[in-house]
Amino acid sequence: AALVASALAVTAIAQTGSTLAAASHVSVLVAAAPVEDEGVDCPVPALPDAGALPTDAKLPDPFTRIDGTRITSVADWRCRRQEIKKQAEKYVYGTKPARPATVTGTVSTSSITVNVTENGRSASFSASVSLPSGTGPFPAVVVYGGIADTATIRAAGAAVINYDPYAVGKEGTGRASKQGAFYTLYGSTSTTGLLQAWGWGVSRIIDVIEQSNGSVLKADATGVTGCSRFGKGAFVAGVFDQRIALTMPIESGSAGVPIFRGIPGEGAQSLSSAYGEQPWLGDGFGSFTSAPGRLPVDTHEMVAMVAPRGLFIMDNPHIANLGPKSASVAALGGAEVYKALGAGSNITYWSDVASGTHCANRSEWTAPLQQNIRKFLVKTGNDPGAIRIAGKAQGNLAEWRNWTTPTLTSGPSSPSPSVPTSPSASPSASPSA
Ligand code: MCU
Repeated sequence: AALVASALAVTAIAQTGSTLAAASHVSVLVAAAPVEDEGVDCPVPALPDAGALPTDAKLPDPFTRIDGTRITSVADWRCRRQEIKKQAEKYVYGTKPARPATVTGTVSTSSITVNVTENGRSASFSASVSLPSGTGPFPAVVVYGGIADTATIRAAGAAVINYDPYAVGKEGTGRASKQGAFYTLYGSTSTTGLLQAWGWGVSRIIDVIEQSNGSVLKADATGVTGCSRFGKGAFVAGVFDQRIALTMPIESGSAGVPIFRGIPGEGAQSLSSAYGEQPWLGDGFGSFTSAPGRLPVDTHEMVAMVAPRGLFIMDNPHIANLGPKSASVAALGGAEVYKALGAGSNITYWSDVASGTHCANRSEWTAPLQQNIRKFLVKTGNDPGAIRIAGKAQGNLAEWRNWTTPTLTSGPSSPSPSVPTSPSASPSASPSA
């Protein structure tokens, strides 16, 4: 009964989104938003420079606003999320610019092209498409660098968009000479890191699908996945584009899902190593590689930013370098926000797997992968998510927090800070609205 109640709550939440109301599919969860950044109008206080931040060894409270007040309603989450987003941009990943002035392109049964122009600078990139069998239009999963179980994705009914992130943000450059379509538009000295740039590329692919006639791919049913560095990238894409209905990072490791604070003791790749290996993170993260306790955000809040949308985190307990315990704490912490929003069944974390081969397709993930695709993309399923943590990679959230999870009311947002009401509503608007 509890499961049904929470599923209905999320359905009601989603149906307040203007273009997503699917009244004929009441049993199907449709938790994505119609726009990339749904809380763009929310007020966010000026953020201090890194040097002025206090140290806190524990994970920041996702439910406490920058002004120190706690949110009390589901509707409050919308603007609290925007605060976390701004902090994540400034201190961790770098700014994600809004959609460029001009985005054009094509969608065919075999490829997508994207052309972007901003301030007189233009760039283009393309991705190949593999359709599933059957009759379209189809939902689609953007697969970074081809690393994922694409056969299962297509068998579950979604197309695969084979995305080369390096066309949008190259590896192997210095931080002041970044290259790729993103940096052609925003400059080679942009402080935005590759993970954010790659996600920006996914957002522009979604723009082009939205502008297409909808005969091949559906614009409101996009997933994203990839493994390892591309798992970091897939995670960040889902965090920053609320149109992405299903986010599926695989074995993402440091700079991906694992909490930044937890990494040193576990044998995970260090923050300075991940920061230095490639410009994956934003230049602003350089202030925190040896002081993660000063970060006013951590990755449990990136997990929370995906809520109430579908999130399926795949992890590997056999490779300490990936920080699987630290990743489980991020998932458990973020899951508290999912629960508070009534969407606890939309997150899956799964590290209970036998094979230790990095980025292998695993039989344990076949069923949850199909279930997540059917639930959030094909919209023919409603299986609950699961938290399946391997015993040897179990973190303990209680050791990492000194906050509790509130029971959020379904009423209007609470007064501090004053939040402009948006008549077009939001994914986190009151279910009873
Ligand atoms: C786990 O992801 C990365 C890791 O952070 C790097 O240190 C290593 O070089 O590459 C991994 C990866 O992307 O493997 C495919």
